[in-house]
Amino acid sequence: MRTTPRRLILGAVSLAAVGGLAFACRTTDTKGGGALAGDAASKVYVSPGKHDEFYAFLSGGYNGQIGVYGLPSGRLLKFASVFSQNPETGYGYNEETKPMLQTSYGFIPWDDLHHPELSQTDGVPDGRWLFANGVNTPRVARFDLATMETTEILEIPNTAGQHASAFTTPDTKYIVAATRFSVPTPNADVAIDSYKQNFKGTLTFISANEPGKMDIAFQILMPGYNFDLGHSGKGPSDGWFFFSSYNSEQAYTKLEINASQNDKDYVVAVNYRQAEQCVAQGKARTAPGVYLHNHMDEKSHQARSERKTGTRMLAPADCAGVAYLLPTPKSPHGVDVDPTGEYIVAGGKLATVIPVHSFSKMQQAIANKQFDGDVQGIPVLKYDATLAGEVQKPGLGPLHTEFDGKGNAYTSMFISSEIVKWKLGTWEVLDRIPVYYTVGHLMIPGGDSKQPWGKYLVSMNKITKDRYLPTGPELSQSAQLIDISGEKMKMLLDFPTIGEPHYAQALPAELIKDKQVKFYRLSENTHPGAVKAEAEGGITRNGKTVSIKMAAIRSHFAPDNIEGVQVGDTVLFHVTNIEQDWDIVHGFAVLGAENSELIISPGATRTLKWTPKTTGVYPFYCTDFCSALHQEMSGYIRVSPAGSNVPLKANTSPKAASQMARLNDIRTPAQTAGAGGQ
Ligand code: RUQ
Ligand code: CUA
Repeated sequence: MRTTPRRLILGAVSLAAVGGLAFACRTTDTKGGGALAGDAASKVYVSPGKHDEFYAFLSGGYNGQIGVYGLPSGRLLKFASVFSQNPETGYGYNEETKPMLQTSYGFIPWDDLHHPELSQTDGVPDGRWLFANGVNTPRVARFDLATMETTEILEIPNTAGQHASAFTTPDTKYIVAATRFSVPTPNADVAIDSYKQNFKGTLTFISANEPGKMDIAFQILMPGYNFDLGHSGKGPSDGWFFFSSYNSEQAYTKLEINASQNDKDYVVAVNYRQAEQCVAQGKARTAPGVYLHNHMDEKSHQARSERKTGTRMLAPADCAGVAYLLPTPKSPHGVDVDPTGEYIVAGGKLATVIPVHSFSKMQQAIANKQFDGDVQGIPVLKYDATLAGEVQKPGLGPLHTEFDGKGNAYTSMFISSEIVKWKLGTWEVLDRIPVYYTVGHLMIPGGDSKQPWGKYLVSMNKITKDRYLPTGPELSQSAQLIDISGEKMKMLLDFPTIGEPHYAQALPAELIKDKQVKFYRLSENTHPGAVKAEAEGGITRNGKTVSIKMAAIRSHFAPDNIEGVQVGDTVLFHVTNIEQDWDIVHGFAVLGAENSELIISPGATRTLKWTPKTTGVYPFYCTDFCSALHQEMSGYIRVSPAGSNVPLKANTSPKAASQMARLNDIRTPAQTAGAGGQ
């Protein structure tokens, strides 16, 4: 979404540039400040020590992470690792979390994270997990909302540029994934101009409701279109999933022009209960495909990677009624289902209207066989037969729609750079507000669910330009908070975000704030390198591998003097934070280690792998300012030549032991408050 829209602005639709400039030239008054500024400020002001009303989870886009923000303040609370290594936590660097980033292509420390999606119960976000997709190396992740950590990643075989993901069914039985870039399926060395014969898209249904057991339930083989986004039905349309697609032309070069020829592309309606039945009846074939399932075990604090092969692939021609094509103008991007489950709103990014399909009309049209032929066994429904209405003159470049639960819809207009509010059923435009600049996704807490908390709307904009103090050629990302509680939308706040947010999700803080895990129970830690007390620390050699078990506790490591390591050894520092206090985190870093630090949560164990290359004495230290004696939290490891007879030894230093005895209770005031509070 980064390149194409920019091209749109600069090239084909020069209107955008004009529009953008026009906005840029306006005075601050019309930018949503001015007379309203005082009022707006009080609406987003969260006074010191107070908490925000909502947690918001914004995708980090090409940084592969999730930003956790508070709303309405827009304050960044956490930058959480999902598909990318993060030196701030050691995720993807330490031995325990490295398996999370394994794929069938090898270790991939990065991805392009697009669409966070909250788990749901009966169509309403339930505060258990957040799912998200990696576009480049097709993956989906489960992010636990009690620990705010990624606990599971599943690779999606037989797909590429996995974009229509990680959207959930109302019961979280499945999350979905679909191909954005069709590829030979199974992938093979074929001529690119054999696209029409050989290239296919797939729609993947992933069982998601059991933590640690995510797996591919089945895949549906589709024509070689580009599948863009998806949302499940709900209420009357429960059991259906809707995907948008573009490139019904099946172009494979210069897509900008060649995939924009047809007046209409398709929304695909999938009856996934029908698919389940066909699979149960043995109508799916086994497709090859290798994929990895990575899971973090909460007790051993270690992730494991499991290699799997083969999926159940269903061809629509073998399963009547599983899929229908709904013609939709023009190159649709978003596809969003309203809270009642009746309306399916498409974002025809090159269309002049916002087309809305009706689920009940679709059912009738299927019953009456109002078809315009079929594509590879998938019936094409007549446009007029499923159309509920069109929002006329909504603006330019409709992309995504969310709902407030009061009968209104809000659509992001990329090219005309505004949010447009319109009424479901009458299709009249009620209000519009400019956003700065060129909005991609928008988000209302619960706005894609059965029960939106329709108070705020976040506009996630693609172009930042003059919104903040400039920071060189690359500017911060621009999000804006809009009050949607009244008839007219009101701009409340600009807040910068990290990475390029695509979709986001939010929910009331009460749903999850009291469920936050404060520390991991040391008594339940089954990591083989863990220590439960300082006395359990020690050192062992096995051939050229030296393992050190070490405890970290305010304000020392035990042991903290290590000798007998030789050049050519691989040293494994297993460091356990034996604290059982909230937010008392320790770090661990060694001079010259070709890796990030370890950051160890209370009760957890993390392992740093180090291969010293030269002799000498190397200090190690705690990187997280943990107490008044944090600067003292350090130690030495001596490295001798290969074959040396320096004996292996690891001591708890007398100094550290006495410090421990006398000063264990010295804490900074903030930590005392943190440990004792709540
Ligand atoms: S996509 S706006 Cu994944 Cu709409 Cu980016
Ligand atoms: Cu432990 Cu600083």
